[in-house]
Amino acid sequence: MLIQKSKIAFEDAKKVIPGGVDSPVRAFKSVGGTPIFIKKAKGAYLHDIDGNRYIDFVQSWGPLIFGHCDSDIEEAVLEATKNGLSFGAPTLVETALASEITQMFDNIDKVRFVSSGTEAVMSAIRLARGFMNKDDIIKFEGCYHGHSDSLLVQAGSGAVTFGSPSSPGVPADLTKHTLLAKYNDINSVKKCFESSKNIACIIIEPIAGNMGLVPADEEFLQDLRNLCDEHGALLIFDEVMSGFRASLKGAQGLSSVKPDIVTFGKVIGGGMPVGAFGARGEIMDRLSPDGDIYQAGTLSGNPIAMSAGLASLKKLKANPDIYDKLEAKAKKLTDGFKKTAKESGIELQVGVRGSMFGFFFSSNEVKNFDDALKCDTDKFALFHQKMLQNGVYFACSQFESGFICEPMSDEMIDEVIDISKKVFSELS
Ligand code: KE4
Repeated sequence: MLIQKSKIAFEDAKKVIPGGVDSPVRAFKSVGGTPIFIKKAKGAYLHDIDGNRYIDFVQSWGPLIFGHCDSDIEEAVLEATKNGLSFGAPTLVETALASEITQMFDNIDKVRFVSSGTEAVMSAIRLARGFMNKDDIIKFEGCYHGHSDSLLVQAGSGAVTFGSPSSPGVPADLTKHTLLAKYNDINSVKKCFESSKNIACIIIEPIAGNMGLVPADEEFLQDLRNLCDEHGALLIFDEVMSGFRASLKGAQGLSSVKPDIVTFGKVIGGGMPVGAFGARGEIMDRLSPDGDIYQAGTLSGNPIAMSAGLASLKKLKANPDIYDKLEAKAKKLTDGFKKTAKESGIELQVGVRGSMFGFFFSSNEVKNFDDALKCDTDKFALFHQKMLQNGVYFACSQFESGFICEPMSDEMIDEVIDISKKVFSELS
């Protein structure tokens, strides 16, 4: 693959955009090499500015379950643009998309739309703190919930740690209200409740996708629910990534546990900037203008974005068997990788949840962030680079997930498995 134009484009971008990218992970820093600049995309394929074609397992980090330039979503967007781009006033399409979501979940009576997953989670945290009149929150090491201050927190040492900022610019006075626990480890959560009587909520990715793919154990989720009920805290499922990806009802569709607040993003925007958070009426009605907890946004509920999201959701609801089909393809891919890797003496841990998948370069099961950090990230980086050179575009970090989209055929999956055979043999 010649990527000369991307190399030049990246140098030019770095002159006017920090790091040359508008979101850090895109810079390929953890895998090395030059980020490819995309010219266009169609179906399962990306095309870069040098004329190379790649099969895309990132799909804009999850939104594009129907692939790029889906005709139904494209038509809905183009039609909506004829009526105007934004009004800053209520529109029928917002109610329509909100209704599509609330009809699906008996624990969600109302939703509010925002413009990103970060905004959805930030708003959900404020809502939980306001509703419970408590300041502390519990999050898990390895879970990512966007870049709002309270959630840009990582563990210090020890099983239970009052958060320390993971970025300059985040005041310690703020992150002291963020308690950290270990994923799939209920005792670490119990210790948080022992160390604070002021916990408003627990927030979790019920299927973690930001430390690689690490699903929470069902018993662990049930224990979280019980602890929240016992101590008077709200349970927040951050389904920005898993929502409408793991199943039609996201992680909730694969668990008996009912959260109090759910955040969404990605798929519900169909590729346009949309986030959302929802809960039962008594919680959501505390939001302004009827309630006293403030939350707002100029482009929240933007009619073009709503139209894309509505088309995406309607298409999913009309094709509920899509998840079994995409999961079968995800299993085919990851089982294929596991086999070709083993033939070259490389141990892979693989995971699938609906159209989401992950693989770790590790000989041990990955149940939490500590396990994930022990993976061979150097080998992942080489794998990523070589697959990219062979026209296969994976997430540029070991600590991300991959996605199957509807236009991906079994033949494409077989082709990628064949390429992996060659790449794994080069790696071993
Ligand atoms: P955004 O603000 O990036 O739309 O959403 C934040 C967010 C919240 N919650 C979960 C579970 C998420 O996965 C995300 C964002 N996901 C990352 C990819 N793992 C976005 C990619 C990026 O940061 O560029």
